[in-house]
Amino acid sequence: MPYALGIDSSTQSCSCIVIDTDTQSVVAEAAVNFGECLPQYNAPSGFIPGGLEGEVHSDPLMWLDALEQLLGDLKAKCDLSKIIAISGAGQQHGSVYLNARWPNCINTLDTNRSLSAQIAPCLARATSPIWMDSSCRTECREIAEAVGGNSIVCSKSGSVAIERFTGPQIRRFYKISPEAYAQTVRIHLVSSFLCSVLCGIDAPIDTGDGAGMNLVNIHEWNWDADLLEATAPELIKRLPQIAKGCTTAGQISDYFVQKYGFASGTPITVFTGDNPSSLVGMGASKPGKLVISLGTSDTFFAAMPGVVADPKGCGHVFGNPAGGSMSLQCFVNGSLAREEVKDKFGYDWDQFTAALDNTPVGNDGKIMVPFFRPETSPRMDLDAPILNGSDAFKSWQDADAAIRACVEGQFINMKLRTDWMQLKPEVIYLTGGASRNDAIAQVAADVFQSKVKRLAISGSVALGAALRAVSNSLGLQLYNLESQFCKPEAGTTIEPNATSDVYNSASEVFEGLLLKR
Ligand code: XUL
Repeated sequence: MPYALGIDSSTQSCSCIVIDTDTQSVVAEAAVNFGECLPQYNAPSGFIPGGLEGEVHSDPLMWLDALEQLLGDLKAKCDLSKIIAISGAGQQHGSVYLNARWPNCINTLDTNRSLSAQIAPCLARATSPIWMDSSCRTECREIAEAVGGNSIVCSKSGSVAIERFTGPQIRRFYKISPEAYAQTVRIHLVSSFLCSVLCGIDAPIDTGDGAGMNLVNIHEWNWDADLLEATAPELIKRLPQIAKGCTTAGQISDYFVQKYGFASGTPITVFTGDNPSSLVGMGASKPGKLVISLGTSDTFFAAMPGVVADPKGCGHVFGNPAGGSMSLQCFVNGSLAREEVKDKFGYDWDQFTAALDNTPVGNDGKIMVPFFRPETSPRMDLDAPILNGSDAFKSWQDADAAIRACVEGQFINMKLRTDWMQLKPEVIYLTGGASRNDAIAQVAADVFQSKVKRLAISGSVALGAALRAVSNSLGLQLYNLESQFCKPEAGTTIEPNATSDVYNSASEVFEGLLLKR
């Protein structure tokens, strides 16, 4: 039986799926939650709490320990020698800084020692800034000024200069730690870092994840000389190659063959970002479907027939692993905001769901801007008094109404901010942790006035990685694989309630509240 492995190294956990391509079924799954399984890293939600000036970092050694726990667990569940194709995905934008020891180290790993112990001396920077980091405002401004303004950054890279993107983060590192930058011989994204470790050689960065750096020219799908120069000196020699999503990065290294029983020579397809991978895992790599992922951050994405950039500068264009491009909009206040409201009123998730069921569509006109962290959609001035949701808590006595206001506010904001993609969805595919919640899915259906479907197989990021691996390694059409594996779960389609113009007026009030911030 030919098996394929897809790995998903996300913000809070590392998980994977093994699929059987003959029977089109799931053979095994495994997951390692960073906070629960690796408490020694003191990162209960996957990042180091308490960062100053908007810094949010994670320990890359934690990602390596999680990968080893994951593979150890998987080995007990299925025969890894049957795997004939491997790929994976990482949380987007996070970066890992490596010194001159790196190339030789990953090529000569010793199975008697852990990955983390061996790779620790290769880190030129102990921790990795991740997508939640908002410390690079000055650097964004400097990069934009250096190339002639944000409209140029956007037309070149598909996004204006954004705090969480890797280029501004690299610039900040170069400015605050020039000696450590000088020691850095390679900068990887989370995705290409893990791919390199598995291959034992430097892996390329794919166009899907690479476009989230403010460094790649989306018309040429290669590093952009002006953006590199505006970011940090001699950056090109510190970056790996850029490759299209369905390219082979290498073969599994001996370390994993000996330690976990993979077959020698198993090909590894370049890793990508979690969102491009999810596009494939949701069966949406061909234009026509729209996906909303409800995770730590909520994301909204779709394959694009052409390359259209967001004129307001909060949306992004990334490479589509199947070729061409995809649009993506990220909402920082995703499950973090839902949890904030739930916890504020001491509710559990059942009570949260009941609150949505017990309150009317449109919430009798009660509206919240549910932002508890600086939001990127719409882009916010980080100094502005943005915490509308938490400020407003004082006036929210009614827990049920506050919960509906939070979820409605999230989808109203999402609809307003994604207008630029010019998509007219008939069906929305929902994924991510909160997508299983019918009450939340119903609000999405009502606000967008569209059917909402969920897929039978959850974990679209890992599934997308496994499908890309099969497509590339066996030369099969990605879209055919998607139609076989990405089937909607029968009987779970949510139909929209007729809401007349409740949400039209609510959207106007919402925009008014945003302006008052
Ligand atoms: C996308 C983004 C997040 C991360 C983590 O731009 O910042 O969705 O990929 O999931």
